[in-house]
Amino acid sequence: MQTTVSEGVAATRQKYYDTLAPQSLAPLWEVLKGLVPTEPKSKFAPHVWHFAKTKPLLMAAGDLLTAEEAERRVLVLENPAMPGGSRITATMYAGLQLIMPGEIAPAHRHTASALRMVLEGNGGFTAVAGEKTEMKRGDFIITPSMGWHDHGQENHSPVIWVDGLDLHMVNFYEAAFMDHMNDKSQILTRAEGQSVSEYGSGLGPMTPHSPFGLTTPIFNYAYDRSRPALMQVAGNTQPDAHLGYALRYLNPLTGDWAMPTIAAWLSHLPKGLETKPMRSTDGQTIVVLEGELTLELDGKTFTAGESDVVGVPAWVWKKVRASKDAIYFTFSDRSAQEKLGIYREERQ
Ligand code: GTQ
Repeated sequence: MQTTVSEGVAATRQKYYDTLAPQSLAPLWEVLKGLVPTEPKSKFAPHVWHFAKTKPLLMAAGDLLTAEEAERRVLVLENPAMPGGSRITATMYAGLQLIMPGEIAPAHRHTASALRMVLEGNGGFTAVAGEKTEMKRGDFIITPSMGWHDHGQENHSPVIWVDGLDLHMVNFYEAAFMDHMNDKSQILTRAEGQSVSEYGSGLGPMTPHSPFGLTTPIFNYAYDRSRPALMQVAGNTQPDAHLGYALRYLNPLTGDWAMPTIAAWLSHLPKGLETKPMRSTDGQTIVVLEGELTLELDGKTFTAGESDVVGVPAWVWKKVRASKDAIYFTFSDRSAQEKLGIYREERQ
């Protein structure tokens, strides 16, 4: 409990504290409230990045430097409450990546896991662990921890996607490694689509084998499969009062989230439907793929249309309404929080 003390007492205590510091000690009672808060109070702000504003700036970067020079030509989505933090929410990094025609973002690998939500595919590709996949709008593409990956575009139009990485979680643990490949692009050792054939049809290899450890062996959850699945569910069931229609991306080997640190799901709200208020301890990033959303976040109203990105900090009350029939992708640190046993949510 915080009590006010006289100047004399405060001075005596301060004198005592001064004897602690040289011994690398500190009094807990001065900082306890901040260390063990009664409930989450995010330092981050809800924010919408409108594609109409971000795309021209991203394209300008395309004239400024090559993907190879940049290694990854990305505009980081900086939460306005923490400029320079390279964070969209407390734990998640997000950015907008651009590949121009003929370019290659050279092969590297790192401890951090990455996801891509494709906004403008135009025939671009990413290669993961020796297998190439085409990037099409709405595709959810995964780069597992320490998986080699390069991106490229052989066609004539730019490729743009949203990156989401767990790098702040990895860096928090001071567990991050990365290396570069000698070759710019990986030598392909598997046929395109092989992962989906082996693991993505409710089938699996006879000898249990998880090529990417805790991460799903499928690295492209294509929109031309996920969208019809979601709309089929929407056409035949009632929406959840808090989630609307939503399906999550699964690791078929475990039934868990597709990635060990990052949860991802796809939602549909028919025009006019509004979800009931809900809050949760995960910081969320929403990418609108179709239609338009009006979001109420801790009482403030935001609108987000196609290709806009929304940052929703932890424990913010959220209500979502579709002003047009909407489909949107969400990712968050919920997968990691569940594994640590700390995820919580509240529904009104
Ligand atoms: O595509 O590998 O936005 O390594 C940040 C770091 C993307 C990537 C980012 C990365 C990448």
